[in-house]
Amino acid sequence: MTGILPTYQRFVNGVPVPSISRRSFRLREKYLIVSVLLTFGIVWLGALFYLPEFKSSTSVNDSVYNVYKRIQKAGPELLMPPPLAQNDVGDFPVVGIVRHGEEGDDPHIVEDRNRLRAKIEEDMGMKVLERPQFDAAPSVSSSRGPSKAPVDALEEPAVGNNAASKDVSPSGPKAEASDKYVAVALTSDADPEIRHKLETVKEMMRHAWNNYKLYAWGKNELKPISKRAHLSSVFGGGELGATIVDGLDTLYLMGMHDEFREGRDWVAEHLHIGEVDSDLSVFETTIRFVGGLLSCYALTGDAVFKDKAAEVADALLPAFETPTGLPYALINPSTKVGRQYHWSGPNSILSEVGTLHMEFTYLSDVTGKDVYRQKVDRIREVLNNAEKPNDLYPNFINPRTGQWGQKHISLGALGDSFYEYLLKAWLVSDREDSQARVMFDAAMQAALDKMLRVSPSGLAYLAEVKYGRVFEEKMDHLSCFAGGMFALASTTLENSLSERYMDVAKKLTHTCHESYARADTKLGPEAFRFSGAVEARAQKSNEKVYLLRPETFESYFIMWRLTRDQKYRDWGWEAVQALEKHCRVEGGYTGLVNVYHQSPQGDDVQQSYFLAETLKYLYLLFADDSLLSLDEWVLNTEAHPLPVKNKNPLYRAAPPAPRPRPDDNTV
Ligand code: DMJ
Repeated sequence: MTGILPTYQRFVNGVPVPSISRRSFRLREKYLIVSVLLTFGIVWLGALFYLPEFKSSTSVNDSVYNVYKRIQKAGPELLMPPPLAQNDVGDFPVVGIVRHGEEGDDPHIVEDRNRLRAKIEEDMGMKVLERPQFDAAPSVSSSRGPSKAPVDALEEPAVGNNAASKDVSPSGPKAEASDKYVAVALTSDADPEIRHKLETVKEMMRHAWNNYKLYAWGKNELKPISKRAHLSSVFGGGELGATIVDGLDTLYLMGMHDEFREGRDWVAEHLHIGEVDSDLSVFETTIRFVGGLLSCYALTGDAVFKDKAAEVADALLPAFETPTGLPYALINPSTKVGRQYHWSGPNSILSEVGTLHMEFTYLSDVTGKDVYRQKVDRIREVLNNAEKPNDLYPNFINPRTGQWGQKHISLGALGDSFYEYLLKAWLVSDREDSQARVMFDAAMQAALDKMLRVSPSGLAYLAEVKYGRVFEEKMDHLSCFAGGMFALASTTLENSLSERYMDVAKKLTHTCHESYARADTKLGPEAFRFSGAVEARAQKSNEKVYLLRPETFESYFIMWRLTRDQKYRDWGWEAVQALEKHCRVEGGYTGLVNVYHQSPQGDDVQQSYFLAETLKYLYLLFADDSLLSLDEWVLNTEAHPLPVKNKNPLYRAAPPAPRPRPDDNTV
C-alpha cells in the first residue's frame, strides 16, 4: 500500500518533519494524549452517574437515551418562547419565538411549561435550577445552632387582645404610637412537647437569619450552599434587603428582639427604593415590602415603618398610569417606566393586579392619603365590570384595553392570590367591603363547579381550566393555600356555600399533604398531577423542585385553628423534620432540586418568603390562638399580618384631616 499511495513529506525550515504516526509520538506527547482521553472518560462517567436526571434513570441505556434526547432538544430549549399565541399578543411587539410542531403540537403544553418555568424563574431569580457548588452531603447536625432557644416570646404577657382597654373612636379603637403588640406564643403552663416544637421552629429562624446576616446582609436573599448573596430578579438589581424586610415581623412575633432591632435600623438607614434603577415587580414589592413594613408598623407603632411603606408604594405608583388603571407588572423607580414581563405579551397578571388591595387600603388609612386606595378601587371596578367567561376570571388581562388575554384559569400560579384577596379584603375591612365577598362567592361557586376534580382513589384537587374545560389534571403547590382560604370562607359567613367550603378545605389540605407524603423527602413538589396511575406526584423535572414554599403549611395552620384536628399539627411537625433533614445546610436553608431523591441536591436559594411565611406559619401552628388571633388579624399573601379595622386596637388609622375653615384660602 505505501508504495502505491502518495506520501506527503513535510518540511520545516528545510528540515524534513517525520509524518504523524503512532510510532512517531514522543513519550511526553503520549502521556498528554492519554491524560486528555482519561479526563474525557472521567467527565463522561461522572455526568452519567451524578447528574440528577441520569441518576433517576433505571439503566445506563436509559441514561444514554435521555442524553441523546436532551442534546437533540437543547437548541430550541435555549430560546424560551413566549407563552402566548399570536392572537393573544394584541398590539404589543412579539418577543421571542412561538414554537409549533413540538410537544405534540399542543400549544397548551408549551404554554403551561413556560408558565411554570416563568414562575420558577421569578422565584429563583431568572435562573432555573442553577446548579449549586455543592459541598459534600450537607451536614444537618453539625450545623445546628444552640439546641435550646431562649423562650422570650413564649412567656411575656400579651397586650394584643386588649381592645377593651383602648379608646374607641368612630373609625375603631385607637392605639397610642407607643403601644406595641407583645407576642406571647404559649402560656407558662403549656405542654412541654408543644413548647419544644415551637422552640425548634424559632431556632430554625435564628439559623436562617444569622446566616443571611453573615453572608448576605443588606442584599436580597442568601445562597446558603455557596454562602453568598442571591440576586433575585423580582427585586430588580438593587440591594433592598428583601430578607430583612420580609423576615422582620416573624422576628418580632418570635420575640427575637435584638435581631428585630438590627433589621429595623437597617430599614431606617438603608432602604431607599426610589434610587433603584432597574425593574421591580409591583406585586412582589407590594406583598413583601409594603406588606412587611405595614405589619411592623401595626405591631410596633414605630413611624419609620409607616414612612418607608409609603416611600415604597410611591415608587410603584407610576406603574398604574395605564388607560384602565390596571398596573404594569414591572416598574423602574428611577425612570418611572412601567413594562410587562417578556413572557406575558401586553398583559398584566390576574394574581398580581388583584393582590394589592389590602396593603394599599391600609396604607391609605394609616397615612391619611387616599391615593393608594383610589388605585386599588379602580382595579376592583375594572375586574368586577369585566365580562367573565363562565363566571371565571382568566389569568391575563391587558391594562390598555381591559380585555382578557387567553382564557386560562387557575387557582395556582397567575391566579391564586386574587381570589385570596377578595375574601381577605372583606375580612380586614370588618366586612364593610361586601362587594369583595360577593365577588369571592361567585368566583368560588364557578371554580368549584369547573375546576374541582376527584382522582380515582378519592383525592380532591383543583385542575387547570381553559375555555371552560379542564385541560390539565394538575395542581400547583401554590394552590395549596386554598384549603385555608376555603376554611376561612366557611367559618366567617354562613351561606349556601359554607358547608361545601369546609368540606373542600379538608379535602384539598389532605391532597396537598399526600403530595408531601408521597415524596421521598416528605416535602411536596412544585406541581403534581393526576393521570392514569399517577396521583399527587410530579412528572416533569421542573415540577419536582421544592422551593421552600409555605402554602401547604399555611393551610395546616388555618385548618388547625378552625377545626382543632390534631392531624394538622402532626403534619406540620413532619414538615419541620423534613426541612431539618433535607433543606438545612451549614449556611442556612436551601430549596431542593428533586423531592423524590433520598439525598436531594439543593438549589442554593434561601427564599425571603421562607422567613416571612414558611417559618411563621409553622410557628403559629404550635402557638396559642391568641398569637395573631384570626379575629383581629388577617395575614396578607406573604403572611404579613394586617389588623382588622374596628376590631384591632393596633389599627392606627391616621386622624381625619382637619376640615378647611371657611376663611381658609390656602389650597
Ligand atoms: C409568596 O411570595 C406568596 O405567597 C405569593 O402569593 C405566592 N408565592 C410565594 C410563596 O410561595
